[in-house]
Amino acid sequence: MKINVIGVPLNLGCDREGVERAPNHLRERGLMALIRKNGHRAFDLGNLYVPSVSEADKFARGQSMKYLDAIVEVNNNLAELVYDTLRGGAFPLVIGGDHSLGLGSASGVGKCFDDFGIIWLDAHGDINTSETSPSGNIHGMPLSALMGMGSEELVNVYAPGNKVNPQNVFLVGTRSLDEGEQELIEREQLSVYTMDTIHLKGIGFVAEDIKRKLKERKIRNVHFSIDVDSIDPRFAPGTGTRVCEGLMPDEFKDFVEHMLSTNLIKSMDLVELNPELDVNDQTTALCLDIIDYITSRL
Ligand code: HAR
Ligand code: MN
Ligand code: MN
Ligand code: MN
Repeated sequence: MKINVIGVPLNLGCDREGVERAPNHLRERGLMALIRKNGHRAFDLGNLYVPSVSEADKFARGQSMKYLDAIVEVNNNLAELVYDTLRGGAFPLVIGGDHSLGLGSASGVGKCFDDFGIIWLDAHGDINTSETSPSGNIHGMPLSALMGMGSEELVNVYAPGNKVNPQNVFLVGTRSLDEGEQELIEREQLSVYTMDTIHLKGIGFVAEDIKRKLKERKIRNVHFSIDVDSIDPRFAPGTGTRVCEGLMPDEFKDFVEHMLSTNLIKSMDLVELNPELDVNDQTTALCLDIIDYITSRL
């Protein structure tokens, strides 16, 4: 398979430094060779340009979303690169950076395929809007915008006519939701597989349930967005918003294996690795192991 690796050194969505270093950090530790070892033609498209900002840009024009203009620009460019990659028959592997980039990558997928779904593997929901966000950090908002909810600046990124149907969105590993996010889940009847559900029924059950729903709904294209904070912080401490009681690495891999076995996954993100917060580089090592695991199954 042809795999295009796209680095997105973006930290404006989490408003914390370190996460922007992840793409180069992974490259320096052998990212591309690892993908090639698994038999792929891998191309490193480099890092997307991220505008430099000042404190004044944080809440420009008095709005509550931090660094909105720069994040919109990066996401428009990312969406186009993902779209072009898919049109060229290649697989986009997007390396963050913070999770606000999910808005761009999934928008590129949405423009390419009219029927698409999103699997969001994350401790968080990332379905806040500018109104419900407690932080103003856009990395907590991309998935609502992808469904067409929230501020029009985010909803209008790249392909506003190609939103994802909320029925085709699957949240997995969830264990930290804000009040407004819980309301949105109830209102839209989203499929959410919390850690409580995973503990109760097992990750295998969750995976089978998602596969059944994808089949029922005849979804043929899925964007898989992976936030490393889905994994328990004992194994993945190098991330900015750790939440305990996360997935064990084996559960994580089991889930990834199930999803890849559908052959419906058309693109992926790996986000929120922060090498500055890591302990002995163990989260970086785990991310490389995950990429090895994924690309050996693509
Ligand atoms: N829900 C909180 C907020 O909106 C925290 C979001 C943290 N998000 C991520 N991505 N790390 O999942 O601010
Ligand atoms: Mn996230
Ligand atoms: Mn998260
Ligand atoms: Mn557990």
